[in-house]
Parts: sequence; structure tokens; C-alpha cells
Amino acid sequence: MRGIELPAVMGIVNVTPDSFSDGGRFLDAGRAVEHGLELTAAGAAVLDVGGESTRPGSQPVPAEEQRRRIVPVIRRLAAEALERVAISVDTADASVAAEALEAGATVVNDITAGRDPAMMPLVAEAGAGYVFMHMQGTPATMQVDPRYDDVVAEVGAFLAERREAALEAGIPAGELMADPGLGFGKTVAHNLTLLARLGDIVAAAGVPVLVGPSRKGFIGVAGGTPGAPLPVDLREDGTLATVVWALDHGASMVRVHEVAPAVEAIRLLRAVAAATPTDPDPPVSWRPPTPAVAS
Ligand code: PMM
Repeated sequence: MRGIELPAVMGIVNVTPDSFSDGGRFLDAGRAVEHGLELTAAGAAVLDVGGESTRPGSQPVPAEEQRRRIVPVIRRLAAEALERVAISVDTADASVAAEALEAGATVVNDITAGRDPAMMPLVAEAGAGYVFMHMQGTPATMQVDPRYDDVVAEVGAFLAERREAALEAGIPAGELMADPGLGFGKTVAHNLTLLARLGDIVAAAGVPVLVGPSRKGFIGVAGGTPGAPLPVDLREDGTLATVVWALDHGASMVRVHEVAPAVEAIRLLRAVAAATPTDPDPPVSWRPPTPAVAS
């Protein structure tokens, strides 16, 4: 995506009454803008503004209501912060995306990867960036009984197919970002497998990969103790652990509620990478121990 140095952090601005972790906190446009500016100051490269909760069991929000919630927020954020941050619109509806792009958004984050047939042509025509995500089913039913024969192969093949569709629609490769869709029609084991084999997803996607683990259920389960998953408000440390893992295994962008820790993680990973020796004849202490010689 033009002008965004990777890896980077996407900060979440949910203008919804019912998102699973921050629903209702930023429904007021003024508070949403204030929150977006805080996330910008914390180092977000992108602000993802959404007006529709996609938590498991949620119903679609009509386009008109999405527009009413997010367009004023995007317009004000664009006026106040567009030199410092890119704005993406989190919607699967092309008519909502069109108004958001007019209001100043430059990226569309589409959790359905183009189920609305008007979406990819719109993004191509606008010259916008495009995040396309894998989801099995719809938010209303996706967590009922998600099943895959091979989650990595299936998500990877889907992302490769959607990348080709986006290119065919006229969106340049440099504007594309793929997302395996953690928590969208996936069990805890599916989410952990996707993270464990993120390198395979990156290879299959063929474009930079975005990962959105923030505060999701699998973090509560994997980070808690058996039978006692962590509640949403105690998933920040687990989110950061997952962010570090994802960045170290090929993710180019992370989508999070708390921006500052993820920005710090990127700085630290960069510093460690810079300190990694490339000397072909490193000092003795860098060499692996000599195997014991059998007598
Ligand atoms: N997760 C949510 C919403 N939008 N978009 C992308 N690309 N990837 C995600 O993982 C993702 C998303 C749900 O989380 P929220 O309700 O906290 O925003």
C-alpha cells in the first residue's frame, strides 16, 4: 500500500454499539475521532474505521446505518490526521466503501474478500488499497461448527484465488494485503495452526499479510488455564505475544486495539534483527557447540 512502510500497525476504531471488546465506547463521533487521534499519536500507520460489529452471532448492519456511523468520523480524521496516518474503512459493502473513500479513506478492509461484486472494481477505480480476508460462513453462524480438512491449505488457496481476482479487477499487487481471518469461522486449534504455519500462508498469499489477533477468543483460551479462559479485558498481554509471533513469522501488518505495545514490538524486532550477525565466520560464541565425538 502506497506510502506505508512495513511492517506496520493498524489501529482499530470501532464506531459500533456491540463490538465484542469495545462496543459502545466510541459510538459517539467525537469520541471515535479522539480515539483515532490517540492511536495515531501512538504510532498507528493505518486507522481502521468500522461501523458494523462482526463478532460471532452478529447480524449485518444496513449500509445506511454504517454510513451514518463512520462517514463523519472518517471525514474528521482525514481533515486532522491524513498527513500522519492512512484511513481504512472496515466494510464488506461497496456502497459504504464508496462514501468512505470520498470522505478521505484510502484503504478498504473487506472481511468477505469481495462477496459484494461491486467491491473490487470500486477499489480499482479509486486507486485504493485493499485488504481481503478469509472467513468461513458469515458472522451470524461462523462459529457454530467450523470445519476444514486442512485449514492452512484451504485458507492459503482461498487467499491466492482472491489475490488473482483482485489483480484481474485491476487492483495493482502493491495495493493488496491478505488476511487469514483469525476468529472468522475457526476453532481455537484452527487459529493456532494458522499462526504456527503463518509462513505457509504468507507464501500462498503472494502479497503482504495482515493478522488481526487482538483480544480474540483463542487468546483467552490458549493464554488462560484449562476451563478458565481469560476474559476480554485480560487478553492484552496474550495479544502482544501473538503480535510478536506473527511479526517474527512473516506478518507485514497487525490489526490491534492497543497500538503502542505493537509499535514497540516492531522497534524491538527491528533492533534484534539489526544485531543478528551476518558474519560468515562469526566469533566462537556464535557457533553451535561441536557435537561430542563418539569413542
Ligand atoms: N477482525 C475484526 C474486524 N475486522 N478485519 C481484518 N482484516 N482482520 C481481522 O482479523 C478483523 C477485521 C473483529 O475484531 P473487532 O471487533 O475487535 O474489530
